[in-house]
Amino acid sequence: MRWPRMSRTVLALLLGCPGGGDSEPPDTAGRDTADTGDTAEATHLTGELAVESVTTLGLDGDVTASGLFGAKLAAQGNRLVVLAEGEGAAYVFEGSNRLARFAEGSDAPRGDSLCAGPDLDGDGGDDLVVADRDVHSAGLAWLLPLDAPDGTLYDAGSATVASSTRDDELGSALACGQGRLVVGVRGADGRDGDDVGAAWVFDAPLVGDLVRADAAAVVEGEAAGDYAGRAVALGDLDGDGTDELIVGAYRNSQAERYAGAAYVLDVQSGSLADATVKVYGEAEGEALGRTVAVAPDLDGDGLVDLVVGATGWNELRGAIYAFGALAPGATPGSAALAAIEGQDPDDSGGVGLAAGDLDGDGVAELVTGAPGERESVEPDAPPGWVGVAYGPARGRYAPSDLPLRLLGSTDGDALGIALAVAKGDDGLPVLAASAYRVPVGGTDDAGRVYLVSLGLP
Ligand SMILES: [Ca+2]
Ligand SMILES: [Ca+2]
Ligand SMILES: [Ca+2]
Ligand SMILES: [Ca+2]
Repeated sequence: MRWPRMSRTVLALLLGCPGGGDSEPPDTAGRDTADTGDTAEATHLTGELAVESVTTLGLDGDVTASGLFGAKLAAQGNRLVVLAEGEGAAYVFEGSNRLARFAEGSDAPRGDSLCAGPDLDGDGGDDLVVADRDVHSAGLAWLLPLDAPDGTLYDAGSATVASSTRDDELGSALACGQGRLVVGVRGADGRDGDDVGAAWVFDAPLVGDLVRADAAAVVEGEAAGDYAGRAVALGDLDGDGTDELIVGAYRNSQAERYAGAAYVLDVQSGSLADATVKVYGEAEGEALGRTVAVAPDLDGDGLVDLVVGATGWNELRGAIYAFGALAPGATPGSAALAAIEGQDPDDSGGVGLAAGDLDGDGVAELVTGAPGERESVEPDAPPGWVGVAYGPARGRYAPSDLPLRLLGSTDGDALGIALAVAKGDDGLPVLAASAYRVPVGGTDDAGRVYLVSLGLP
């Protein structure tokens, strides 16, 4: 679906009059000039704005009941991949142009996780991986070319990764990196007990039907019930030219019960107990490591940085933490470069997270998604929201401190369930933000992805 591009006049009006639509009146005046010391001329959106009022391009799926379009997002190059969890389908877009839809196969995969990245199967083209942790009650992931035409996940795929162990939940998360695929297997049992969780690492080229024994490395969680592999990422955090593995174990209870943990380790390490960096949550139920992501350089040392979601923080308000240089024994309180808190209980801030330069000044923004409590979805929940800390983000942001908040439009729409830094039709960066439960055309839970330009023309 293509929406008319917003004029400068409308944007200027929105800037002068934030908080349109039926949203609450704004309580922020914007602080975009305070951090940079620049002139007073605004360079990006500020205020509390209804997401629909600033969306220039909106993406829809084949609007069906409970399509849940936008449950997950992944960006690679100019492509944005959107998972429609209820349909069991993945869509590929370039800007607002829909290129392909990969429908469910005979096993009706629901689709739990998604990644997109450089070539993994050896054909030279970028690839896409979709996983469903419920297939055969064990989990299955499909790899397919990002430029494939419409088809089914089965027919288009060049490789699969499967578990044959009941309740492994293979595909609880995915990370696509340079020549490497990481598959989260959060229900995996290990030496140290049941449900320690694991991350399986596969080196390219990935071809054919792969299983655990084909993995270049299998990294297990530290303790029973940790659910390591609920989140995974890849990035060269130390600048030695090789990606480190980042694993979240949101049920880890090392510090406090279910405070959670995130780990950075060399891929070959074998166990999260041997990780070079471990970050533990600090309070019961914080669920640190429920989400993890690698960010562009946030602290100016030339190295990519780490963002971790603690979605259970403070009665499920949720928080995200950005870390620059990480030392062993780092804690969110002592080592975080920046943090963004959720506002109300059950906001679940950090379920969505993203980082990237969205206003074109060369410095990465830090973005949190607070879709509302997800595991037991309540239709009467308030709309979700997305908070942006413009770069350089420093210190701890309460929601009222954020220079920009985008607000959902419909109760229970779950805005912020997934976020990505994508490209608009003009090739410039846009924030892709999902509201996977928003009604579209009168259809409940159809879902929509908003593409928002934060930089001003
Ligand atoms: Ca490929
Ligand atoms: Ca490295
Ligand atoms: Ca850095
Ligand atoms: Ca920026």
